[in-house]
Amino acid sequence: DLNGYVDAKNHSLVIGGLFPIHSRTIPANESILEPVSAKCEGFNFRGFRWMKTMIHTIKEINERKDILPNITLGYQIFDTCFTISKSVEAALVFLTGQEENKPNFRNSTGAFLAGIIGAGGSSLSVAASGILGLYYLPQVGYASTCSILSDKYQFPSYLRTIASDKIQSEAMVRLIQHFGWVWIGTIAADDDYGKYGVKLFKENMENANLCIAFSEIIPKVYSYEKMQRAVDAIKTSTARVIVLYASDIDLSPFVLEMVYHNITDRTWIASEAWITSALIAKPEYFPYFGGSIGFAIPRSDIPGLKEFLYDVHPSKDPNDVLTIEFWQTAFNCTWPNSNVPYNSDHRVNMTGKEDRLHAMSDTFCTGEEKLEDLKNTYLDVSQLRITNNVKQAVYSMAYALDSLSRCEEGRGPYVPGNTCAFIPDFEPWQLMYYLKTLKFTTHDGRRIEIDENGDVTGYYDILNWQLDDNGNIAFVKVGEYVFTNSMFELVITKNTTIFWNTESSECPHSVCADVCPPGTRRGIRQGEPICCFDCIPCADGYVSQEPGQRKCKQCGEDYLTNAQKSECVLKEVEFLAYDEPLGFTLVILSIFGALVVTAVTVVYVVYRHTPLVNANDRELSFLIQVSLIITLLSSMFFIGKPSDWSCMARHVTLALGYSLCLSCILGKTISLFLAYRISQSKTRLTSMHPVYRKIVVLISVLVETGVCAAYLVLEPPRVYKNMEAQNTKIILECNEGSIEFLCSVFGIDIFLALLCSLTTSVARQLPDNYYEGKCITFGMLVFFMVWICFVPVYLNTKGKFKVAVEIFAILASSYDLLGCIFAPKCFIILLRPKRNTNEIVGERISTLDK
Ligand code: TCR
Repeated sequence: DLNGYVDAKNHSLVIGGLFPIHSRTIPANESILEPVSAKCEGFNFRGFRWMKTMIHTIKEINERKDILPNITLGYQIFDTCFTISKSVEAALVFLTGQEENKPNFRNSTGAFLAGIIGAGGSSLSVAASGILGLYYLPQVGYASTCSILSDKYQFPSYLRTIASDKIQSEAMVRLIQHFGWVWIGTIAADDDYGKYGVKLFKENMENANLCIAFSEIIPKVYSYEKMQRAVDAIKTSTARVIVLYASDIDLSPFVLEMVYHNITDRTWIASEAWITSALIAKPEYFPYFGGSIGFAIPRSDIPGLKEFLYDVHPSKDPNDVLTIEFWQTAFNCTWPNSNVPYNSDHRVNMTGKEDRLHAMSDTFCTGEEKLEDLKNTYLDVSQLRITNNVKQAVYSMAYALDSLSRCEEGRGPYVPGNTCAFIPDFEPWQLMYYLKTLKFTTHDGRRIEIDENGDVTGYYDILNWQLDDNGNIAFVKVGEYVFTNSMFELVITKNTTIFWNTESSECPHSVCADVCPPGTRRGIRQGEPICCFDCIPCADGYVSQEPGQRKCKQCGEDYLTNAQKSECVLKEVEFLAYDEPLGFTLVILSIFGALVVTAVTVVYVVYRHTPLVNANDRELSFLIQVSLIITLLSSMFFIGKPSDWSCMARHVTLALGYSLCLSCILGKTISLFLAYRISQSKTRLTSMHPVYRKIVVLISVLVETGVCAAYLVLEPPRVYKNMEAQNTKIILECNEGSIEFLCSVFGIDIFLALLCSLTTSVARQLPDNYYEGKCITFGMLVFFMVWICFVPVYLNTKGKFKVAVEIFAILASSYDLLGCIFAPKCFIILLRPKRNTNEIVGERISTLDK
């Protein structure tokens, strides 16, 4: 029992067609045991239009003189009822003829079958092609997009005028990336279209590092459990964006379910099969499905089709059951004297089983009903998309037949002998040869090029569901997916507004976990997709500056992290600066000391002829003053930002200054020591000649200079960034270079100081009018105390205070020497000039300088 149309009487060549004019078959009555061909219900206006378009196209081709001039084509069309069984049944009829059970390609009409257009859905094409492919019977699909149909090993004779879903699935992922969604649910129809479409989509999502929140199936035949699983998944998931891969017919029960459960606030990514479907795009569904965004093949206009579609009336042929049913369904009436069932529905759905078979409408159709008054999918020629594919599918067949008919014997494609095939009695595979390499231009100027897989390239419009002024759903084009420069590109038109069905009317936010803020990193949740993660704060010393970081970066040595762990901040550099109070004070003290020493020098110069100055070896005194200025001012090298240069300078000048100072003092104390020994023993000891004292100084200074030079050349001190002492600061200090050298450099000074102390402590009892021996002894004592105290204090202070302690020690010891050596003398010179006479001092001059 196949419904359909035949017009083959006067034609030798027939093209077959398979269209879903009904939506489903009526389940067989349980009491019937033998197999029967099922009846169909659910009139599908869209399928009816497609079918009419095929007839229209064949008429057009027959009228054209340039294609198949001497041949008129016929057609034989069957209703697939959108089911596999009906499609297979039809395929068998095409091959066998109804009565015969052996294929002979000469079907029941007696005309020769060139090929088949269809079927609609992928599963139907797969099933039909499985049989037709056995005989290489050409089949050109117009709506089956499943990717497996590209496989020419499985479907050798299948071609199509619609692109494979491979392209659409990629486009969907691009769209998702464009809007920044990462957490997507999928719902697929329970057929090849839905399942393979979602499979490809998932693969592309994975490659793009995006995640699938859930993946559910809409059952073909209503099942409460299966439907509920899908509904629950949608309800419980945090995914706000859901891909819906299904044909509109399969989708309608699901849509009712969404309405029933009042599931709003979801953004649906529509597959091509339902985005422009009048079954779904009803204003009452807008609160649930408004804002849907999806892909549609570009629409086109077909000249003359509108008039042809309007030319339909049941009174033309009382046997044309499909037209009668169309009329009944469209005008909600019963055609008199026909037993065409009216609008039956045997589906079980969530509202319970309904049985309205043979329910007749109360009103009879008059035949006067006006198609013009009708707003019906069948008559709506504003959205011709698949319809145009039907037309191009018929044209492909015609162009291929045309090429075949123009073959010149001897130049033909078939081996051996370059033979040709002839209409009408050619083999199906011979026509396949021409179809495989087919290229032609359509009525509206588009190129159709069928590639080696039997596919054409896909172009998509991106449509968005919005409400127009009349309260109807408008499919607003918001972008395109086009093939340019040898790659696909997603273009979202700049100044179109997209309607989003969200509370805020803004682009939805579909993520499993929000992007981790700076200062944290993504932490994997065991066993969950990568899009679901926890944000873990960065560890100490690590930061993440941008949001959504996988790892925290370690800050450099010189850096610290801020409190939020979002940035590395340069550590504070610490050193004793000139402009801070402590540094400033120390500078003042050292300059003041130097000025005092200069003042002493001035006094010495002014009173250079007085006995006291003379008696004390002017040159040595002068050298001591110079050395004190050196040591006092060398403390300046310790202040300010250390550099390699100042690090070298500070130790060396200090050591040299001290060695000069101490050796001069030693010169004096040796003289005192010798004088004391002379005064004590009666042995003839000669006192030291002044030149020897200078030689002592020279030797010590030379030795010290040599050691210092070696120090600077071999292992000089350098600036060093001390990070360990304090976590938050870098302390700029000088390292010693070589500790051995440092010890030797200052060791010489200590040695000199010890010699000074030793000699002076022996000589301190020397009767002396101005207690020089005693003063120097005291000075040396203080000197040692200062430096002995210095060591533990120095070791216990940190940072810039370490330097301050050192400067303090230098200043203290310098002031000490200054005070002990020069203060008493200046006192006498300036304030007690009476004591500065030859008689008093003279005694010593004779003992010392002879
Ligand atoms: N491919 C679907 C069926 C289908 C369809 C449509 C049905 C497509 N486009 C438009 C009705 C209206 C795309 C399939 O099953 O392959």
